Formats: sequence, structure tokens, C-alpha cells
Amino acid sequence: MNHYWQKEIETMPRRELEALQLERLKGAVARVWNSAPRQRAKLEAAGVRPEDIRTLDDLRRIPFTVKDDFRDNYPFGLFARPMKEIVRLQGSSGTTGKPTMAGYTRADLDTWANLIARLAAAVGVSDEDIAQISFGYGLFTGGFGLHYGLEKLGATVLPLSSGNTERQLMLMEDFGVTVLIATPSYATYLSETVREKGLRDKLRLRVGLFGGEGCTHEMRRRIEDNLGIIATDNYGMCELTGPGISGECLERNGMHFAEDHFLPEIIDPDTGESLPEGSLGELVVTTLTKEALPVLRYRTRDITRLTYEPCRCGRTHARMDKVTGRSDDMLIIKGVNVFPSQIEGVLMRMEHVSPHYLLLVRREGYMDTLEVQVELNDEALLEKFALLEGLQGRIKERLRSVLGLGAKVTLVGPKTIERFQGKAKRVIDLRNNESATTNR
Ligand code: DLL
Repeated sequence: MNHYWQKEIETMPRRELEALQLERLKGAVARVWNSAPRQRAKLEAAGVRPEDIRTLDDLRRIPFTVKDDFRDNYPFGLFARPMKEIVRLQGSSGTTGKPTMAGYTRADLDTWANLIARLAAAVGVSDEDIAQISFGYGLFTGGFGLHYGLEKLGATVLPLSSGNTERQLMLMEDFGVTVLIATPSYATYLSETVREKGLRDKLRLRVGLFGGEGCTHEMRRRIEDNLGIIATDNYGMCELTGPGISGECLERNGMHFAEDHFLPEIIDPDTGESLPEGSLGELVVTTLTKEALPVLRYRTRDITRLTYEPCRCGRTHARMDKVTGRSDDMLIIKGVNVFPSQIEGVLMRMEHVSPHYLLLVRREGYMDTLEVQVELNDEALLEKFALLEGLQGRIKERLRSVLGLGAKVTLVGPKTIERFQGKAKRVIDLRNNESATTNR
């Protein structure tokens, strides 16, 4: 079944869509040129003027925008509208240092709400639904972003924010919540609690809209089993707006990119060269309609691929694969590239293992070492020495074959690894003697 929010746009023939993108791209570059002096300076330095953008391929002439542009121009420097017209500020999810901040005009907020309504409608959410928002409300774009979009769609919004799991579950049951909105980490935690308390049959949950961080297929299956729902993935980032950039339809075969508002490319993260369709590389995005904070060719650092093949759902917009990792999250251990998601994939296929784990990277002498702490899902296992030894050996073996790297595997008792109510921090890199995590 197809559920469209803006059918004409979502199913627009590609040729028309590309014409719309070109027209909007010209507008976006002109807006930057006329009203965003710092970004204009970058265009000038690269010798690009608005009239040079004649085809979508001319996009490649435009220099990249990077995270440092946000840092260097903090707080107001990248805004293309006077503060009088900016009605909201939001920020990135990181908790240390100055956040990456975004501003929105009224029109930006309206576009954003429509984008969220679009992705929720695509997984069958409607005005019949009661949606519990367990994203943090605050600077993080997840809470307010989903909130206004779901209201626009007409769903009943229960704005619980994160934390206080008992209360979350009580209201979920009492109000017959049908849609859960959370990070996959918090959804995992909630779902484990539901399983332990045997609450699944008392709930009316039908679908989960999860995003803000990666989630392997294996983790997703666990959440689905525990809650009896269809779990869906959606992607976004504060620099570009927040959630709403791409989201799955019920085919769950890639996240449809909102190509009428965002122009995606895939580049080689080392050379910056554009890669052909279907290649795995870094996602680069240009905002086509943003007023307060137009961004040209933003290097997201997220590694994924795009396909432009038609989807069975009828939508014509490109689909983006799950994010494999971030180019800056990739761990290089003994010269081997390792994404935490690969390790999660191995662990989640193992029996007796809970969905909570921790990766510790150290340097011993000149040697990097990886320790994977794996939490057992049952107290009783702690007494079964032979079983534990076998399990430890199997995990080591699987990790070696998937990563091409030996890792120390430590089994720890149930409930000993920290739970997360927002995005998880599962990597501790101690190689520079300070704890750095994968989260920003
Ligand atoms: O996380 C926006 C968002 C909120 C998206 C809620 C979806 C749902 P930031 O805090 O700026 O914004 O973090 C952006 O999070 O560059 C990715 O690395 C990661 N990320 C976001 N969604 C996904 C996802 C929000 N579905 C950064 N899968 C991005 C994998 C994701 N990673």
C-alpha cells in the first residue's frame, strides 16, 4: 500500500524532478551569492559565479562546505537571513564544545514539517495514530523536528522526550500508542524492558520511526521481535535541517531522499571525486530551498550509496542505503579499517548475547589492540564455564573472519554495559590516552 503526503512531488518523473532541482539549485547559489558573504567568498575563490550553474553537472564546480565552516563561522556567520527572520535555532547532538547550530525561517520550519509528514506517511502513519516521541527535546533536531511534522500529519503527539523508561511504558500502554519515535539505542533499551516485563501483548505499537544513528539489520530485527512492530529507518543532520532528509517507505529497501529539497552526491572521501551511481562513498548534500542556512555541497562524512532505480512503492526519488559508518568514525586498528557496525552485525547474530556492547581500542607499545566487551543476556550463563568458553571462541572467530583482525573478547554479566537514552557511545579509543567516542 502506498501512503503519500505530497504524491505529485514524491512520484514526479525523474526528468521533471531534475528540471526542478536545476531551477532550485540556481536559486540556492544566487541566494548564497547575494546574502551569505562567507559562503560567497568560497565561491569567488573557486572562480564560480551563479550564472556558471547551467546544468546539474555544474554542481561539481562548487567548492565543498565542511564542518569547520560551521565552527569557524559560529554563531551567526553562515546565516543568509537577518536574525529578525530567523524564528528557531537547533543544534547537533554532540555534548562537548560548541554545538553545530542551524537557524530556520518560518518557511524553513514549514518545509521541515512537510518533510517529516512525508516520511511518516510513507510508513503508514496517519491522523489515526498516536505517536510517542522519545527523542530528546532541546537543541537536538529529533524531538522538535518529529513533533511538528507529526502534528502537521494530524497524528496525536505524545511528547515524552527521553528518559524515565517506566513512565514511557506506562503511557504507551495506557494511551494505546501505535508509533514509537526514538534512537535505535533507546528503542533497543525500551524493547528489552518490554520483553523482560512481558508487556508486548498489552501494547498497540505498530511501527517505529528510528533514526539519528545507525542500526544494523540484526539490531533492528531484535527490536521488532521484542515489540512486535515494523521498524523503519530515517536519516538527517542538523547542518542540513535535521531529520527529514531521507526515510524508508514500507518496502524498506533504502531511504528515499527528499530530492526536491536536497541534492545528493557520493564522493570518494580521500580524493573528493564524484563516484558513479551505486558506489559506496561519502554523502555530499546541497540544500535547494533552505532560506536561513543554505548549504552548498556539504560533506556529511557519512558513508553510504545511492540508487536511482525505481522503487516498487512508486516513489521516484533516489534511495540511500543504510549508513555504514562515518568516514571519521572508521577505526584504523593495526592498519585495518573497521566500522563499529561490522562488529555489531557479528554480535547480534550470536546467541546468548544482549544488544549492548562496548569497543575499547588501545595502544600497547607500538601495537593497536581491540577489545570487544560483550554483554550476556542471562545471569545463569555466568556459571556455565564451557558454554562461555565456546561462545567467546565463536565470537573471536567470526570477528576475525569479518574484520580480518584479531580482537580480545570479554564477556560481561547482564546489565553491566551502559544504556543510552539518546545516541549510543559504543567506542572508547584510548590510543591518545583520552577517551574519544564515535558520537559527535
Ligand atoms: O541526528 C538528525 C536526526 C534526528 C535524524 C532524528 C534522524 C532522526 P545530528 O545530531 O546533526 O542530526 O547528527 C547527524 O547522525 O551525520 C549521521 O552520522 C547520524 N545519523 C542520523 N541519522 C542516521 C541514520 C540528527 N538513520 C548525524 N543512520 C549524521 C545512521 C544517522 N546514522
